[in-house]
Amino acid sequence: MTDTLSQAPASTSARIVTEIPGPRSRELHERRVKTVSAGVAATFPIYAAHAHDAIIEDVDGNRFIDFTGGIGVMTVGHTNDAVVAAVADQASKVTHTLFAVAGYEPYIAVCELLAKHTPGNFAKKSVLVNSGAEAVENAVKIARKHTGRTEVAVLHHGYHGRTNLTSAMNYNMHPYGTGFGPLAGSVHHAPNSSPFHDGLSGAEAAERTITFLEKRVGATQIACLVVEPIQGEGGFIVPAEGYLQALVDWCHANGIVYVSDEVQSGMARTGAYFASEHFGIEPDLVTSAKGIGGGMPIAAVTGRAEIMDASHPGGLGGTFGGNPVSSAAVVAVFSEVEKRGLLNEAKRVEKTLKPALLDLQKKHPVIADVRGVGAMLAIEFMDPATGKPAPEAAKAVQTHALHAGVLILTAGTFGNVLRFLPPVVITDEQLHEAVTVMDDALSSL
Ligand code: PLZ
Repeated sequence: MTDTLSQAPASTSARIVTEIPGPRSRELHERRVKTVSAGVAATFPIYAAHAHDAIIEDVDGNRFIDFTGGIGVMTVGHTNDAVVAAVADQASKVTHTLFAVAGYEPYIAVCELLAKHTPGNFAKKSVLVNSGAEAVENAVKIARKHTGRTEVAVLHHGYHGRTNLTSAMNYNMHPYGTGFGPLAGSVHHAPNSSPFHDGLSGAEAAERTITFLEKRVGATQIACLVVEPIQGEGGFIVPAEGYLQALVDWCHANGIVYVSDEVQSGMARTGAYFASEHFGIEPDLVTSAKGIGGGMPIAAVTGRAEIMDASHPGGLGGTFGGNPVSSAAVVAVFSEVEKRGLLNEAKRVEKTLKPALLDLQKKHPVIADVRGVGAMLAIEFMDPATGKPAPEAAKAVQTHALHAGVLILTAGTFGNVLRFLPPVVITDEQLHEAVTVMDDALSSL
């Protein structure tokens, strides 16, 4: 029997059998450039044929250890058996009705699970949508309706999506906003907390954020403050202790809805269901997407029932929001996290990978910082001579790793961060193999 990927052992290694990209990937790329918009990025020149657990096999038979997890989506592993079975089962029953036209149980089951597992011991409700950006848009809509206020506050180095409103909420104008304006107004960018970069305590950073918002916007004008508990695209920035709690307290003292954007950090990624838990905060609203669907497109806004009910009937929704097949996948993902102890698996990834990254840092001074929580870890590159960001080092390691069979994403406002978002079912052997590849890459810089 040939070793198809789903039958291969979990500890399958990287395996490069052609030049990269191989001939079939090159063929697909030629077809792609003729019909796919140039606006869609192509980070890696390979095309996927199969994937299982932490391995992606391309159309040329090359196998890659996947540190990207589809940008934090495949937390429970590629083609997770339980998710695949739930999708097949639901697809044979009902694939679509539009929940507002004729309801179905999986939508309600997802809202129950989100109410149970998002932080905060209070009555919660949800609305289901299709993407992280759509979830953030809806959180803002709901907060505006609830407060009767217009202004939206976000933090430097944040990322919230590619729609018109969420593009305005991103820190980096390029590539998300350049030439696409006018972008939505009433969005205010305040300084964040990034201990490695600013050296501020949580209290000092919170004072800086709050002073900016009070002086520049006015607390009584702000409908919501939207914050990623650990900033994702911004470079896995973990805020200083006490920072997020101080922001939540300030929001509550001023009638501002605190929205935790957990699209990237949520759903077992950090060893908790939602990263907000690590900081002891109870957000008013939580956005989730990516990891909750185990590869199926679905997203949600979940939060305090009285805020979630602010909208009049018909104010929220959309044709595909909370699609039955995607909802069935979410139910399977929650059950997998519980049954297979995946919160602990995320902690294991940190326990294995973080010390290995710290060892790399000792050997290679271009690594200025190692940070993150659970299976959301990153290394930041700075030129040791100038102390300036070194995106070329991050890029060089990424390229070397690709050719050795490891897929790694960059991140950070300056592109000088490598981030690791593997499926939490990645094995220790695969983690060590990938670190060896990075070590080789750094030695050859
Ligand atoms: N909020 C915190 O991380 C998506 C973007 C990939 P969507 N991040 C990956 C890319 O290049 O488009 C993200 C996020 C946070 C919102 C979003 C947006 O989620 O599902 O991509 O719309």
